[in-house]
Amino acid sequence: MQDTSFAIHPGKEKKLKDQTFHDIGNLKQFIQRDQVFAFQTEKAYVNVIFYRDDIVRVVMNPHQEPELNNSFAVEQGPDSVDVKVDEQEDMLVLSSEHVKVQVCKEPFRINVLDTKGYSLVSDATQGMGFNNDGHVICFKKAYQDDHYYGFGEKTGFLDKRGEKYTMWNSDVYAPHNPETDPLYESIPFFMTLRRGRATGIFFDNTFKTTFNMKVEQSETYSFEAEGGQLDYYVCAGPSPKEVLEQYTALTGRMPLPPKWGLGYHQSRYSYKTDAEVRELVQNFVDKEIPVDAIHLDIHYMNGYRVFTFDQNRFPDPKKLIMDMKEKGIRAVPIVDPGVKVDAEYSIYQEGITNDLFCKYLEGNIFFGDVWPGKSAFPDFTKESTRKWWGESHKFYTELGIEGIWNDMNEPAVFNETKTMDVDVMHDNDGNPKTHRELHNVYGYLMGEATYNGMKELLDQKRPFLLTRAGYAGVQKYAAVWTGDNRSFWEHLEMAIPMCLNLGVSGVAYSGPDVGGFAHDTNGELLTRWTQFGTFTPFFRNHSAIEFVYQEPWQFGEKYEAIIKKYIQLRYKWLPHIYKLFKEASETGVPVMRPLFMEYPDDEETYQLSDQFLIGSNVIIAPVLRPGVKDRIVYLPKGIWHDYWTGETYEGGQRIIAHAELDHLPIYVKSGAILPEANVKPSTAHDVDEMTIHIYPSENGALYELYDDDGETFNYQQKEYFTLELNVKQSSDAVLIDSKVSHQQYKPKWKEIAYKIHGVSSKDTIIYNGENISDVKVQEGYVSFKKAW
Ligand code: MIG
Repeated sequence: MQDTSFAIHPGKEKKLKDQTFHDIGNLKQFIQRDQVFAFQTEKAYVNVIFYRDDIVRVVMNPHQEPELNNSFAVEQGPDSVDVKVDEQEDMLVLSSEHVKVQVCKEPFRINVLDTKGYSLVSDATQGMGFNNDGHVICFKKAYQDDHYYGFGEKTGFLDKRGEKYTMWNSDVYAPHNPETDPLYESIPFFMTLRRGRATGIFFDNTFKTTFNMKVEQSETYSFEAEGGQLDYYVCAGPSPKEVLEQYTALTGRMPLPPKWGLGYHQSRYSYKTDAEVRELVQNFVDKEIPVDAIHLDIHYMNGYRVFTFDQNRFPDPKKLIMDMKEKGIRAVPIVDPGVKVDAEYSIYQEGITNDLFCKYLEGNIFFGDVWPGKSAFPDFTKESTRKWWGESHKFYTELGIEGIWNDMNEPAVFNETKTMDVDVMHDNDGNPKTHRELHNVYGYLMGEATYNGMKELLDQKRPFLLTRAGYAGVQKYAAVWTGDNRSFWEHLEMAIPMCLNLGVSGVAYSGPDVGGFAHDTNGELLTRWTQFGTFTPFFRNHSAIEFVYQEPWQFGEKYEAIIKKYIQLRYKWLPHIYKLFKEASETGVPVMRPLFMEYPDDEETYQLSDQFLIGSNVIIAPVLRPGVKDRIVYLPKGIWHDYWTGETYEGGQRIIAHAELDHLPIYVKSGAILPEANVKPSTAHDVDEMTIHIYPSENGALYELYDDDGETFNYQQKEYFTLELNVKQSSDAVLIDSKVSHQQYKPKWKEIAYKIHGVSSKDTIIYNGENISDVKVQEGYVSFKKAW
């Protein structure tokens, strides 16, 4: 081609990508249209909208007035907020009760401050801009003591200062190491913590986005997208928990999962036959190891056709599922998006006949190779596809299935780019957009279709959904597991900050494959990992084909006994864990929390990647290395009790926890109240003994025990139970007030065994005004029983 004009093709020059940054320039015009403050600068259009008096949205579009109703994650429009406008010579100041937005005129810059004038989020010397390739970017000032958290599912440690991340849902089987990025989820949200003050930024853009938090030299961080609008929300805090409340007010909260979703789950790629599953179930029953669900990986299907069972391997799935249910165990089948090309397969036929698959602009269907071979992919951006896909789950619900596992929904495709062709044109309900733009919401929309379909079909029962891929707001539909980790100690260690940052990103319900997916695990690793899993919101042991089996009993009795003890411990803690899930579903504050969330003023907590909190007052400090029997634990200010021995520690220091293989270090803070159930084979068996542990504090202790049927939505019709506890401590007495405050559901337990820790027989115990004299005195605590 050297001898034609092609040699001087202008495109050649373009290959040197034009990354020139165009600043949007000075303010030219400002008008207010109802809630919208609309600015026109020399080169762009900017809208500022108060969603609440503590949430501000900024949208910049280089070409036209911003589009405002374009979010996949945010379902609600703005509240009506009282905003004062003060026009000064060099800036406009928009103030609500909680924040002030300074809009500087020349050059156009935006600074968000709190009412005291403390800067929350401020444009840097460079502000908003774009380049000729359609990228949009924003530079913000970084401060020396900024710490950054969130960004969804990322490798590395807790604090993301100094990191750079990309959002592009990716199937990564290769070992996840500190520079493996991106992974399966795209959650373009992060929280800044600066000397105890927290703010959040949600960059709501579904294109590939990049967050550059390498702030050290530039004192600037930036977020950038390959296309679309620069559309972000500032959540003004001021505490980390308030940021979570604000962010999940925008993107939605996790619905309360069924209790069985919180029990122990056992998985394997794959349990391949009816006989194998039955034997597995029988093993759990015989060994008296609690289990709530068995996951069925791809081998259950007929030639990997979704919505089918292989007739030879699983001749009577309905019977299998019924027999399992009789033992209180559910089955969770995997469902991938790829639909096998097969003219005689009804799902494929329906997809073709009703035009439900992803297509190119020219009208030809996109085909890609996945497990079933050549496959088509449902276009979940289309309402009719979501409805069809949801309804198709009738196949599963008719067999008695109540939970679904979505995998490969990045979507993963076996080709060079590992995903769908970015030129595919999604229907997007009549507003067509390329896969390049909508890639990151493919799994999210599959989740929406699946969750809503299951909810409809299950007739008032709560569905369980597990997903690998997602976008901001994925918590509305699914729990997230962290994909293909490996049986490495390093991956056990990495799972803590990964799940903590998922929690900071609105995903309260997450967990890694316990034991590790790929690579051969071993007894010690599985034991330590199970101890950690006991306290991750989602608790599933899963392993890959070709590697050793890793069910609790695979490494001999010594390990089996300890693993069993910890799975049982999960069931003992379920009433508390369930209560924390209820809270997360209402406030967005995660179940598993980084310590800074409770101690935002304590800088010692800012980088703690190897220990975490369950709720507000229980520290879990797993052992993360082979052969290690001692580890350092940081205890923030307060009095802490060793959960196992009752020994107390003054906080504000590091202690060395001794942890033999059967020991997971757990510390409970004075002021905690923790319910404990008796162990049952699964959550299908009602708890009938309730113990309440009280760790009195001079500052008092409050708890609301919550319970409901655990599987329907009746709690939304007030069918639940609450018991309020209010405990006070003086120098020689503990006063307990216990009152059933709501009782439209009746738990099966009739009485409560109270265990009061850190007191002696000399202390007077007063329960609802009555002096309790017949207390049992044990080592470290006294106990008595009462009917509720
Ligand atoms: O690796 O369905 O992450 O949990 O067992 C190929 C088989 C596809 C990836 C998932 C994994 C699952 C496996 N899948």
